Amino acid sequence: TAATIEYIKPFTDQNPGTSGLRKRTKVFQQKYYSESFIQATLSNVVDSSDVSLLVGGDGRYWSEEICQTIIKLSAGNKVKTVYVAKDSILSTPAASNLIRTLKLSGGFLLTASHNPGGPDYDFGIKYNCGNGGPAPEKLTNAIYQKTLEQNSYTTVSALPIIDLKTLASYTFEIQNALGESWSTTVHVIDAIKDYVTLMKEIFDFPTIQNFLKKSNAKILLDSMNGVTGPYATQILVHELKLNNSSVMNNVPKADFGGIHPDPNLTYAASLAEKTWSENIDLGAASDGDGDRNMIVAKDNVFVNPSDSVAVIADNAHLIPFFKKSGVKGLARSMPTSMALDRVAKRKNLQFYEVPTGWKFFGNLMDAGKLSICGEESFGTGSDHIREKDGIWAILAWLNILAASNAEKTFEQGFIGVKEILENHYRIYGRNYFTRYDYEEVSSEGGAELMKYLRNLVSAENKTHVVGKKYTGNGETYVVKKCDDFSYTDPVDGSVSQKQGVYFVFEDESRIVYRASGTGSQGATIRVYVEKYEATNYLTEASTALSGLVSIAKELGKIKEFTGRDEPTVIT
Ligand code: VG1
Ligand code: CO
Repeated sequence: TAATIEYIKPFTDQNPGTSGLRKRTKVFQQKYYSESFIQATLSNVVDSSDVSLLVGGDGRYWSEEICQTIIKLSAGNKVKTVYVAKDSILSTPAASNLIRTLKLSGGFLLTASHNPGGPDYDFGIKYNCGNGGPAPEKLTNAIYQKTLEQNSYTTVSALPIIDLKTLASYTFEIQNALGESWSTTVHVIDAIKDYVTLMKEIFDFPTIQNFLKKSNAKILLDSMNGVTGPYATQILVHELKLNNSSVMNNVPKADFGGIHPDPNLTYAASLAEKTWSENIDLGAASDGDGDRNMIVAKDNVFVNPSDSVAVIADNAHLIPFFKKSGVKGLARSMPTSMALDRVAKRKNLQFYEVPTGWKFFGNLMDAGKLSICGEESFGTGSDHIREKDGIWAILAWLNILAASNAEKTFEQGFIGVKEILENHYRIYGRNYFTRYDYEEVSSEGGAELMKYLRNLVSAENKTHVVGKKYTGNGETYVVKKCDDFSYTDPVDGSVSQKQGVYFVFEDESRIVYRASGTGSQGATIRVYVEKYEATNYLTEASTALSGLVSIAKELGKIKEFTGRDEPTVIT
């Protein structure tokens, strides 16, 4: 079969954001658009005759078409082996694991994560490297540069359409006009089972199963019609022997059944309501591509993700994986609350604060410096892979629940999510946290807002801000420090600047402003608000934070720049 060159015009808008290139599906459907990005990636990663890649995604609309395109371009670019997930169903964490266990060069993940899918919504392509983690900025910048100048791509258009429904292998002999020849092998693989095996190695499945049986605990996992359905069903129903009612929305759908597959109290409200009204002991949801998680429980309990990672870190000794390897260090993204910092301090563990986006954790993990980390944006994970992992987080909670009740007879009930959380607050105090999102505001307004804040905390102006008093709802806070967050990677020394403007007050409260890097339309401004209370831990978060929230609105001139009185989403 012949490899051929197709001539195209460069594209100017293919700069990957926080987590891959995400646009409206229609943008990806433009002629040559996807080919351009795929070729630019291949040009940067095919560096030998032994390159092997993984392809799959969250199953959203247009994935199977792009799987075929990637296979053809990979063959054209002399990739030796392409592993494609059956039905293209491959969660982001499972992809990270497969890249690592099969020792692949990397992989293409077809996902826009928690963004809605379908012909009128979003699609995305993300590249992960051989360590299983998202491409670092150095590579994404190089890919972007390539798309700006690239005027052709190489493909094998005559390749047959690969049947993604059937596990099988195919080898193609390819030649090009220069007389070179090579072969490319395509394997359609089961992308579920290795991940299930991994989870069974990490967690104490016998103890969890025993707990579930004896306690009669009610568990409910909402896959939001995203990719975790088959994984959740295999793990909860087939391995842990729960009945079918413990999983919902567990068949992946190309348009997520119209759901916005983002596990938070706005978009996964039905799961939360069901959990609270039906007294479910552990309710959980995961996002489109399976790397995010939300944990809720009966008695109106919502576990804030910043607290979730802190509780998991505090209880890591109950999880076999960490019992074996120990906890090497803890880390969070900058806007995530400082609850985790307190665990690190008390347990005398190395601690890191990185910019938003999972790619920054990978270097620390590869260097053996980090075991458990999280983001406020419903992302929790560990060094078992190089992505955040929704199912892992849910199993971590189940493992902690089970191990905390190992000695119980269950006649008097058991220690639940609520008790575990309140016990944590009793020991550590509570970092109240909320995030206000102003989605799809005008790009200009968003840019102006960030420019205004950057200027406010610039070297020249910051002296006027530090020491200044702000009052909201009758509470007064004094600015202790402020800046635009900059991060120097302790492993490779690379510097990432302009990662978010923060204000820290004298009582350690914080307000952070960032422009989102994952949206596909206009700009999204995120405002993060945090306040620590040593003993008063039972207040509603919205009440505890109302003063700071009104200061955050004023300080950032939110109304003036965005035209909005209220945010679109509060988490
Ligand atoms: C958001 C979150 C960030 C997360 C990223 C990818 O980025 O804030 O914490 O890592 O999404 O998550 P941004 O730039 O929009 O704030 V996912 O589940 O979309 O891979
Ligand atoms: Co995701």
